[in-house]
Amino acid sequence: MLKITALLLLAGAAPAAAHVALAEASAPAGGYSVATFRAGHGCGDAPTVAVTIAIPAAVVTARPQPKPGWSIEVARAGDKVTAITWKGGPLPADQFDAFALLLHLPDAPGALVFPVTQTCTGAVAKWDQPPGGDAKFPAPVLTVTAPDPHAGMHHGQ
Ligand SMILES: [Cu+2]
Repeated sequence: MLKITALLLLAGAAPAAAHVALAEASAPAGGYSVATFRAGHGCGDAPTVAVTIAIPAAVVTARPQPKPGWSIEVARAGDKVTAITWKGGPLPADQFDAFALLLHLPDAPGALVFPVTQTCTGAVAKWDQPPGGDAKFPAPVLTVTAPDPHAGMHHGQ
């Protein structure tokens, strides 16, 4: 009996920890930060073969980290990077992987929403819902915090 209860609790807790989510949910304004997006599972039982991250307009620049076994496509509008796609894998549905961007963040604090399209074999998961509440497919959100007033001022120590 006890064992069954523990398993049920684990099963209930799993979805919140999975999804496609940012490893670090906040970063300071005005600088360069690495944003790591974790794909916690496939689309149901289907393996992942592509991940597209839409870049919010407020982001100054975005550069993808290469991954062995995955090719990269960068979509631009003029000079602006609008989306980055990794294609490859297949990443089995019961395994996870991480996709990283080097972001030049805006000077203003606020919330940056990164809608993600996870393409699997024969299925697509769009992580584009406003997060919170009962969102089944919440978009990852990066909270841009006020810049550290001491950053770059202390060269000693
Ligand atoms: Cu999930």
